[in-house]
Amino acid sequence: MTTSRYGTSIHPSAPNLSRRRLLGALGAAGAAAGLATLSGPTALAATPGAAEPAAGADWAAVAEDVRTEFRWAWRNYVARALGYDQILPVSGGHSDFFAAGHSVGLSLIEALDTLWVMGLDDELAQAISWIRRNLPNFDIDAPFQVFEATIRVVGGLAAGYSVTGEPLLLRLAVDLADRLLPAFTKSPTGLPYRFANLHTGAVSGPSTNLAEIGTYLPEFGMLSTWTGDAKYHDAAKQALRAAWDRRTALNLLPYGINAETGQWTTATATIGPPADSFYEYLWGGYRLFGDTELLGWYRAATAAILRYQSDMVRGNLWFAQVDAHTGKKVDTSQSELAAFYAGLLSNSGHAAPAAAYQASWSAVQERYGVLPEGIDYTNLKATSRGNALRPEFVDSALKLWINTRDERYRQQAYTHYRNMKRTSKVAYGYTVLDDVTSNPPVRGDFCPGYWWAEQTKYYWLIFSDTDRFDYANNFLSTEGKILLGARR
Ligand code: DMJ
Repeated sequence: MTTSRYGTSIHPSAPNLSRRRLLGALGAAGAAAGLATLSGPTALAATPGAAEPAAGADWAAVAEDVRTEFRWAWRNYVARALGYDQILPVSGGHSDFFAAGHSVGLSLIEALDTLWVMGLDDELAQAISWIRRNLPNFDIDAPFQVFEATIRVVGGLAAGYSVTGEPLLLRLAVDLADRLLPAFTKSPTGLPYRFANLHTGAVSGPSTNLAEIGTYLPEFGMLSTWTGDAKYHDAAKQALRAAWDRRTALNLLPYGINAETGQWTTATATIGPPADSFYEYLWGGYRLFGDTELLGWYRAATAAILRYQSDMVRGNLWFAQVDAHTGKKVDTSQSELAAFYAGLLSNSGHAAPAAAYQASWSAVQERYGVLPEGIDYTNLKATSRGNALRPEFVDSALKLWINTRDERYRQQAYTHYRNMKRTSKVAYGYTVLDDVTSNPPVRGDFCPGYWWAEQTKYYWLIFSDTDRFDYANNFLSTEGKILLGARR
């Protein structure tokens, strides 16, 4: 398995079998829909930059700008990369995410509920039409990363179902979840393996981490709710239990663990990757299903994190990496992905540390314009200079704004949006940055699937006040999927 700097994983042994079949299907889909061909010579006309509204002046106008940008990027994806997992927005090419030669239309699936909540109903119909024509099931002879397949594809289809009621999307989400379940059922501990072959059910990757064992319950639990079959929920809950049962005497959890032996492979606890969404889903299991046992685990874990990992530096709150057995600080680096934690703290009623942690990341945004992938929080120096079009800071801004209605969070989100537009917009969409510290920033050529699911949706929700979303009663998954709160 190779892991790119964007968290993308393509298994080296994945056979390259379905390229011809896929291209045939893409051609048919494009022709059927009257779409531009994949090799069309020119980009669609870029949206005019002059229309960008001023901060705080008119949020509805900012929302409209967000929707215009999203529709423009969607049309470029359709024209250049329809059915492929990801568009390469500088060159106009495309790439696979899970396994070489086995694109499943990842960006399109990630976009489903964003298209819906933005009211882009024609584009949503186009996406569902592609799925109906080209994705009969997930019978693919290749190992898929269980964590990513769940949060992106099962979650994308489940959210698509939750916002449209289209039975095809639920059937496909169930089909994929059934093919991922061997990762759980074949494990002697209930801690899932990292990979499952969707055709053979072969599992691999016993050396895993908290995020990859504990980020399933909202998606799988909703499948159990909709199908009446508890097996999805129960597998996900058992994985959380198997980890929680192995917590240290301090109620801290190291991030690395072996799924076969159940032994920790590291001693370090972190709120960042590869642990982050484990904590998000302890809370999520309670929030969605009223599971008070999970609430107890979440509260105990959060109390330990606040006690042992909080670190105030010159008035800013950060979360150190610590030895989970002793509580001793071992590292002051902070991944941008940890910025999600302010939103989680806010949702779970920890208002003061939520506001303080968001303010810390806001200071980093003010310094760099676009957040670098990693910093040393003792001096705010960038330890990793790229930005993989990350959504975590604006995810937290949205949650804090919903919970407090404090306009500062809209301002933060607006700065995030404006700077993304200024630095990442290229010929055929939005791209990652390789170095945010250079002027102008150095660009890559890649748009991750989560861009279609996360920040674009967060911007829209925070600026639009759309009546398609219940701001008082909702749940967004770690990948930004609307699993609760669609107002159809
Ligand atoms: C997303 O895929 C999810 O938010 C995941 O939990 C971790 N972060 C990435 C985007 O940065």
